[in-house]
Amino acid sequence: MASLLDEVKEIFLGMGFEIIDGPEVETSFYNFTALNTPENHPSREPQDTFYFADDLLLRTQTSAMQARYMEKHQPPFRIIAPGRTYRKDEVDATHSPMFHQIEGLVVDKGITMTDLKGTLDLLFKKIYGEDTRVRFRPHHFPFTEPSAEMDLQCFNCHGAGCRMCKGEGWIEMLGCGMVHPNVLRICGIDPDVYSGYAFGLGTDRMAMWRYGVSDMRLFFENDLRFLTQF
Ligand code: 2NL
Repeated sequence: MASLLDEVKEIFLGMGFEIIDGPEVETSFYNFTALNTPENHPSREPQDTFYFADDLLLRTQTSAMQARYMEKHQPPFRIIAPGRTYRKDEVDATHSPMFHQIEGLVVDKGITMTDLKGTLDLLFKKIYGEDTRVRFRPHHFPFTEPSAEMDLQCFNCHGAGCRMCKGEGWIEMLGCGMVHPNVLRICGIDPDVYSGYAFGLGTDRMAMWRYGVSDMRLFFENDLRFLTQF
């Protein structure tokens, strides 16, 4: 899994991105409010999020550190924020309450959805091969508008439909969109001057597909006979 992360980091460094780091214990302001998440949004409930206190929690997404970055830096910038994230999910073969994300954020004058699509297309061609195809579907996130989900054409059956992609021909990879003007505004960036795109990619499932691992629990059980294979 670490080698996949290194590969992704190298690709983004090559495109001029900076890699940022931040705390895993966050305030609800940086984890939710700065990201335009309404007060009554279900993701804020203790049912879904681990709380230490009213206002202190385990980050549910790495966007929190991007909000911190935006407060301190004016555009242009291109950053990726990799790290551990936490949600109250039941453990099974494809879910873990601790998982990994890489989020990306680009803000400048004149950034559009085509910049987002070109960048992600290139990322997945570099990782899965030049013949890799991606598609974008409309979606909704509070922090982006418009929002989309990106699918990868199944690398097993090349779109024909198989067990791996549950007959769909496509595999859901990530969420993305144009940064919501409210998010820019809250973080001190003028949305009338600047625009940006962002995406969030769960890397645990990506590593499972990449290395043909059928159960996510294997990554976290720390059996060296398993881990030293990568
Ligand atoms: C998902 C969806 C997403 C973002 C993450 C983001 C970050 C900032 C501003 C706006 Cl600072 N957006 N991140 C945007 C869209 C989707 O993640 O399903 N991730 C696994």
